[in-house]
Amino acid sequence: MTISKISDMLCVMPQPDIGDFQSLRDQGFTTLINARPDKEEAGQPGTAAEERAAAHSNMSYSYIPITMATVTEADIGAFQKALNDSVGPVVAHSKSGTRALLLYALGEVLDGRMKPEDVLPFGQKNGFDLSAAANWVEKRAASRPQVKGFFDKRTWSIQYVVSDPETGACAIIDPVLDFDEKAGATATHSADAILEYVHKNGFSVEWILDTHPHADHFSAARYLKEKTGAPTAIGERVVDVQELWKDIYNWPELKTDGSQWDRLFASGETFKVGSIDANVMFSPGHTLASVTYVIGDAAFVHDTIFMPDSGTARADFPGGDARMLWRSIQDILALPDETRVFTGHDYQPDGRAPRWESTVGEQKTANSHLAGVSEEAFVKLRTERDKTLPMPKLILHALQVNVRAGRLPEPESNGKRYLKLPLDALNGAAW
Ligand SMILES: N[C@@H](CCC(=O)N[C@@H](CS)C(=O)NCC(=O)O)C(=O)O
Ligand SMILES: [Fe+2]
Repeated sequence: MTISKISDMLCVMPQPDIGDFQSLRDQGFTTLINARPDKEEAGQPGTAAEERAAAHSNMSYSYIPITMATVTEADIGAFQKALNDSVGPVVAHSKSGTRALLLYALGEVLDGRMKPEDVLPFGQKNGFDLSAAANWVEKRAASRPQVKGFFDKRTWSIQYVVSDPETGACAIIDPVLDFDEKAGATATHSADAILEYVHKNGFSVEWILDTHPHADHFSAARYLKEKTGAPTAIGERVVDVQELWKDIYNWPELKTDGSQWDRLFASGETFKVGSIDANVMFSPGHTLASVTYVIGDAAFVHDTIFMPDSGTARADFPGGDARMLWRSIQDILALPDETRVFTGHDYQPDGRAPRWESTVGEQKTANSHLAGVSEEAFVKLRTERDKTLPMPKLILHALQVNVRAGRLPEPESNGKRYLKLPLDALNGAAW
């Protein structure tokens, strides 16, 4: 085993054999990071076997599969987290070790501990060619807007701050208001983390955007509007979603004119984030009101396409439609191949670290529900899969908040707020 020591806390190495795991533990490593996607070559142990062997040797295990061409900030963040969370030294591997070191070096650059020009010499010093890392840093510096994703573990949601480096203006997209259904408790940890990031960077919030009325979490749009004064917005077809849920909740007082938001976007409408042009594409299918925000070269597609290894969003909620989703996805895939695609959920297949950024090109060639799949085949696949999915556990809780732009129900005479849960209103019980 050739193990390269990078620091007291980190070593990198080529693919170890499963039989070497105990010896790695005996050498003092307490965490093993696997940066290699499964099925790269025959005979590779793969994440399931590595996870088992790590557990057997009493090592923590993180699966952060990357390729040089598709590495993202989420992967770098996951690597840093695994390193920070480790009680003892970490050993990280890829096929040769280069990608493991690349993840480390990029984290050092993003945190300002390594200068971009020092990446190549740092690689050489350790016997690795980090030219892919140097190129990544260069490309990122040139990209507009800057996009920061915040992953909410509780709901597998990704919330975004999209900022214009020239003006410091930003938009917040799909923020989450925390809710613990067991205690009926609400909290603003997620939204406050976004605010902290915004303040630390001196950004001014120009927009609070939702891509659709979410069915699995509360929107923090209202809370963030109160905190920042920024206008809220959503696609104009939200009024149809309001009509639908007004019936389900038997809620005559619900206003169904979208007046709960400051702006309702029509298809094709444009707006600005600082100096960056943005436009709104309708993307119905997952919900009637779903939109994609295209801001500079970044498309916020939320629940249409997920990461290529995860496929697409479900289309069986009230107002959902698999064929409509297919058409919306075709519009997204018609954007230039280099367009960055930011998804709204990541359900972490195979236990890999959360990821949320891809490109249109990657989606076209690698999305497991779309690449080489016809419209008919997609509709069949989506419809069949949806029949197997239970409803999101918070759908009935969430919609009554989200069709009012994230306003919680008004307090009753005792000052407490109450949710209303219709019985037998939806299919999808898993008995
Ligand atoms: N288990 C999750 C499921 C949430 C869910 O249904 N998510 C939607 C997006 S809002 C989806 O498209 N899921 C796709 C899938 O699970 O394959 C929950 O209860 O919240
Ligand atoms: Fe959704």
